[in-house]
Amino acid sequence: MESRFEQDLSLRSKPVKELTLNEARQEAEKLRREIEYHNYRYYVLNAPVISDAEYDELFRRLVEIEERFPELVTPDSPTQRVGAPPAEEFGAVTHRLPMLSLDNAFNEDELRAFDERVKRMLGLSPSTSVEYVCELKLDGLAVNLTYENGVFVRGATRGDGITGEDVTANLRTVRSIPLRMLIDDPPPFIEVRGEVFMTVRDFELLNRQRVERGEQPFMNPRNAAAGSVRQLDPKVTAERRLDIFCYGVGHVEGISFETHWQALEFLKRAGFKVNPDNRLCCGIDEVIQHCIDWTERRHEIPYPADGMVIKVNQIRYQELLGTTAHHPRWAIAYKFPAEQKTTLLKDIIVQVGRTGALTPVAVLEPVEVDGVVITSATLHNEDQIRRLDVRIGDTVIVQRAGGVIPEIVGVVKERRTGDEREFTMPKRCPVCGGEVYKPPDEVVARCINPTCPAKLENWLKHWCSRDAMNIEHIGPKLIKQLVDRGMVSDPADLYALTRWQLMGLERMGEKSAENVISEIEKSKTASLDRLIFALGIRHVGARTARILSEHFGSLERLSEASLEELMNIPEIGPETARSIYDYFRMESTRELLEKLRKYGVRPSAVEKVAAPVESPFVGKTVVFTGELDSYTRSEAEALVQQYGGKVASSVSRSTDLVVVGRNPGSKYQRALELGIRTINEEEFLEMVKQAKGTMGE
Ligand code: JCF
Repeated sequence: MESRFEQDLSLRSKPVKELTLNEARQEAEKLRREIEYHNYRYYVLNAPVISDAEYDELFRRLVEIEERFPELVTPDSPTQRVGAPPAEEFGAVTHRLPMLSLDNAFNEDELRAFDERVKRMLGLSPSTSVEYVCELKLDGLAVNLTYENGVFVRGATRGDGITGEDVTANLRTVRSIPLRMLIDDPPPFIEVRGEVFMTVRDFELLNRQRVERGEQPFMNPRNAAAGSVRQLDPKVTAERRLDIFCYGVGHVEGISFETHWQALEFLKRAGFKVNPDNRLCCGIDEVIQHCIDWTERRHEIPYPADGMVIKVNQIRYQELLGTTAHHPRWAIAYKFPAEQKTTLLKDIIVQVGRTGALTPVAVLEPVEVDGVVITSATLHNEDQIRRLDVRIGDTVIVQRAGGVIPEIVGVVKERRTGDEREFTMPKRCPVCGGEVYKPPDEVVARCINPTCPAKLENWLKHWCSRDAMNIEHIGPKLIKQLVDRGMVSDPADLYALTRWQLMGLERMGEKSAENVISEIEKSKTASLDRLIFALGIRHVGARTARILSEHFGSLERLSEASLEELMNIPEIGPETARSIYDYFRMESTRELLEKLRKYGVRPSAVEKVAAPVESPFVGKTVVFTGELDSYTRSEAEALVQQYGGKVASSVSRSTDLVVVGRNPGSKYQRALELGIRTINEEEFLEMVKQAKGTMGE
């Protein structure tokens, strides 16, 4: 291999200023190939064949030539990895082939079920052994690298799977991404898929550095990698030690593969970094054993990996299996079981929420679980504490529920010394000292002081939140100041704030104050459903608020509704109806509404736009299950309604369409049973686009 890069010293020894343009062109081209090859030896294979000094010498010579002949600089020159100017924002890139996410399996049974499904759909006998490729599943940022005639022309984040962000300049700085494929006959077009990541070691180094500089450390290696790739200034990305493993191809022209393994071999040959621990397994038993082995060794993996990706090897089989809503049917991600750790429970504190609910929270000796340092965990309520029999001073077992929210799952009673203290729920609110009341049939205790500052702070946060009045620039710190200084005692008071008052607060200049005021002003005409949701009536979420606003059309009419009328609205249960009815009978509610009116809050009625008959949602009843990447649930529901459809919360025979997002629930199953049409997020977005088109938007 090295022979390809034998050095022609006669050319090299010539001073750059004596080179003709033609000589310079030839030498620059040669140097680029050499440098990229040594890059590959160093960053992809971890097996350099020249010293750093020799490498630097080559690089310097290329820089010198390019400086003398700037017209010779090419975008795939190694000198161009750094130095691109900061971007204003990232452009959008539509992937030629969508980047799907993977379905999950959490245990051996689910892996076997996957194997059985594969064989059933392929018409293979249950005793056949299907070939699978196993790849450690990286927890980083998925990217799509496009090469045209072997040259790296575009790098994009996964985004919503259809469209991502153009991060080409940033990805160029990742040394293990080839700027040019190392083969002589590159395909005219290929999308290479991979996961950009940061090793655990580099992550720790970076965080130490950030803390020293007084910067916020990253939560985990995944966030560090994602944050680094999504930097507007490529110089910052270049300073982060990012790496990549490539795991597949997207749209390809000019070559084809018979197996996934062949595709991986091709990528390796072309100079891409492919995980050396990938393994070809014959039959599901071998796959399962491989998963078990790696689950035991997971702590030895130097990069963040949260499971194993299992793929059907034969491309022909992959094509026959096709894809579902969001996932290929030919692949599955086995997730390592949630990591559990033990730590000391130092104290139990009580937080007060918007509704006055008192939530006990465990204060923990910091402990790292799945790569994240945990310092507290919710205990939900007093019942939960009794169930776990957890006491202050206990050694407890913690895990991250669904990989995110830390929770306590048990107590190591053997470690008790007798000094542990039992926790009792305070009889008075820990924030305002107000009375606490727990209805006999409920598990949650609440502070019933209507002017409790903790309640007020959380109510204001809710009021300003995205699905409610959507008031930007009012964060928790500002809210705390407003409450502490007595400047607001309910959300209506926000509308009486002046620029001058705000400018008296910490970290609030004239411009910020103006922004806040104009945001507040804007929210005066927020739609009625937002206002109803913002009120924070118990059991009234964004969807119920929408139903109420459409049914009543104004706050006045809603506030006068009889209990019977509320109960008669389909989709509103008796408990919710009662809660709404009671809410509008309270003196404090009347006062609040009066104040809002006085300050000019005039919600715009939710227009029931007469959707044209062409909108694909007209007359359709739509149900959502699972999470969408592009919209929150309430936003998606609002879109359906805006374009003439109805949203229901459960699947029945009268459902026309089920939109299936990530991690769908039983509604998906039910839709399949009833033979109701299911669509994925892409198809949903397509329908929305069509609907928008018909409305001339
Ligand atoms: O390592 C990963 N996070 C990873 C993600 C690996 C793969 O082979 C993947 C993937 C997502 C989708 N393959 C597909 C098809």
